[in-house]
Amino acid sequence: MKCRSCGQTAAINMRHHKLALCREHYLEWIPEQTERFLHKYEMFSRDDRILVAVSGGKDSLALWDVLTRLGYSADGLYIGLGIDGGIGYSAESQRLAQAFADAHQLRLHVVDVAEIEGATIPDAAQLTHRGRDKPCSVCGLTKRHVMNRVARDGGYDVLATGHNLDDEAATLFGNTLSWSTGYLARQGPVLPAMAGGLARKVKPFCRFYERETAAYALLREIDYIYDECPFAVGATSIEHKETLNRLEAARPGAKLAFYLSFLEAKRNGAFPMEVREAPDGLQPCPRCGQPTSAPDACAFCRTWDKVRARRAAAQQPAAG
Ligand code: Q46
Ligand code: ZN
Ligand code: ZN
Repeated sequence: MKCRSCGQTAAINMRHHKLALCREHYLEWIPEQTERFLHKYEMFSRDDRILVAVSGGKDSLALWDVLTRLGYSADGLYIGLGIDGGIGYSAESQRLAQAFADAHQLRLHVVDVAEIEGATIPDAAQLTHRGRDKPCSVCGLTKRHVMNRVARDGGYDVLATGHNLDDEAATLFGNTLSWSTGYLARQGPVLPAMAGGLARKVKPFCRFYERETAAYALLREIDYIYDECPFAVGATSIEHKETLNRLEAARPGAKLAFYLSFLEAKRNGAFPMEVREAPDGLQPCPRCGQPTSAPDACAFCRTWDKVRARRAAAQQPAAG
């Protein structure tokens, strides 16, 4: 297989695009395409300050790399979840995120959940019984809160995440199987900022297949954590990815077509934002100030109050 640009041996063949490229031209193609998506979906401009959520994995580090190479002003945010899973997952992913920031002289905000909130994510899940085996609901709630807080307090215009096409197609597949119209309304390359301080969120890599972002990270020699979070094992999103991979193998481009047809349907008015998602349906949480539809404290504040209360009770010496 030869590179379409120069005729050298290709490093990657993208059947869905009928395009093969050598290392050099692939490392140019990914940033060019990213720039095209940034404009197409009006994600942000060169004047905006961008906060990239960095997990230490290939997608987020590749995204940070591409945005800074394109000349955007992008700082990173790493959230320490305190997940070990027998592989030192959080410690290793933080080390790699920090090493990338140092090597490229970039600014990385590090927020350690246990330091600030008093418990790691797995401990918080145990204490609240909110998913004893899988702390994903506490984890997702906490990550969303921290990302918004750092974006707001740091005066960032936009929060960028490294979700790729495989992630987006799997989410779309799950939301479609259950016809979750509220989630479908909110899914897309851009989630606009909401009154009350919910940051604008964008996914510049949403049209790249996972193997394309992995190839970019490998060819660019970015050192990233290969392991997924140990709690991701057995998640339904992984089953959905496998199903979509089978479709893709039979029909190259199926995943991209699924996602792009969804975006087109949305442009044509399918899945309008539900009323409760509208900004005036939200008010600031009296505790943390983040917008919430709850009548009093937001779900984040209530959950972590419970964690701290239960932890304190568990540490009391037994009566008698
Ligand atoms: S939610 Fe669950 Fe992820 Fe948190 S606990 Fe791990 S798998 S990191 S995307
Ligand atoms: Zn080439
Ligand atoms: Zn709150």
